[in-house]
Amino acid sequence: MTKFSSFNKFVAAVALLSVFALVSAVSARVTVDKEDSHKRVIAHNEEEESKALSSGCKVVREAKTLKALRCPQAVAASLSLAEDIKVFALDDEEVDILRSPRPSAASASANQQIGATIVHNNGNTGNGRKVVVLDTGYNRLHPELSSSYLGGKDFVNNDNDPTDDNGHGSHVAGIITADGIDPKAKGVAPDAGIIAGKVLDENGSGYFSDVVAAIYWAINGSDGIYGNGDDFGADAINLSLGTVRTYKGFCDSALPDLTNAISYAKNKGILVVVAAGNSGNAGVSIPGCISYSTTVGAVNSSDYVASFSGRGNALDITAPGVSIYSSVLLNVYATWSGTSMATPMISGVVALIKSAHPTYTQVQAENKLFTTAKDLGKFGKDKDYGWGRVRANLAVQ
Ligand SMILES: [Ca+2]
Ligand SMILES: [Ca+2]
Ligand SMILES: [Ca+2]
Repeated sequence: MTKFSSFNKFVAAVALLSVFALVSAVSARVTVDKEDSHKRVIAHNEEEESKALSSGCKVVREAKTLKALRCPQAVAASLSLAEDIKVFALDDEEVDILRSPRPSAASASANQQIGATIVHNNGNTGNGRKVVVLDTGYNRLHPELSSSYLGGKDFVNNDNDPTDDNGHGSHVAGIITADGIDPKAKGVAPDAGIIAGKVLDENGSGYFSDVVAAIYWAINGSDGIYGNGDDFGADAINLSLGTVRTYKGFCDSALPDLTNAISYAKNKGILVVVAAGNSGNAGVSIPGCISYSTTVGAVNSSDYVASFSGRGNALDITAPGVSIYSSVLLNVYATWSGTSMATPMISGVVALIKSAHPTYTQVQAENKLFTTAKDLGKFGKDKDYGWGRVRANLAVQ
């Protein structure tokens, strides 16, 4: 489920272009060693926090409703605090391995499949709209991505440089906004801007507490206050990530901090577009199973639901997510599969809708997505396809 082995495959494929691969592999090993002796837990009040601090834990993340503490393993076990649950990038490696030969024009045909090509030809390319991508980071040196970068933050290494060290985030961002220098990689909303929050590490894994903090940052800007000049004013927050644990129904009480953050975003007019996960019939991962999320599953190029696509009551809509061609690290492109790839298609369509209808509320934009989707599978909304496969050309009308 994590991206590390794919990343190594990818690095091997570009034939060790630089020592970057070596440095990255070494730093990954060091990170793993550190994490083996420590564990992250969540405190919700001062009593829990002070007890943890006096036991040798350190605060590593503060978000509105929580503090994450990094503790030695034995201390963490003795504190009886909730675990800082891990989240993972949601591309599907098994499908990656099965893909061969590489399909040509995969993303271009995805744009045709969802009607985005028609929207582009009518002059709507998402110009001026913004999407926040919370993922492994953003490769702003990639020719497809450089023109769309509007800033970001790194919640893994705690700095203002969200450079991608995995490739997943750049693949996801490219599906939204790649300029189409390679026409096969052109994004759904190629003139939309991207704000990047790095919440997943070089292995494609991270902590839900960092995602919670990053969602509030995406809404409120760096000053933490809503409604002033440093807010990003994004239309959507893209989350192509999820937990190992899955739910066939909704999961609003599973991680209330995350539920509250997504609810807050939606109340502030921002759709939180979330991958359904790659666990197929086992259900939808967190945060896709949160009722306030706009939850996305994957279909193939024939509009058939992908075997890995998370199914359940929380699923809202589907988009192409099998063998999708997009930008990754260096100047390279790759063809990957997963609900991670379907999710940014929806974020891109949200940008197109808001470009056509700037005064739409988030509820109107979401309704437009759902009511214009192509109904597939069982009649009406269902657990395999949600409302159906997105149709950008109808959604922007
Ligand atoms: Ca672009
Ligand atoms: Ca602000
Ligand atoms: Ca249906």
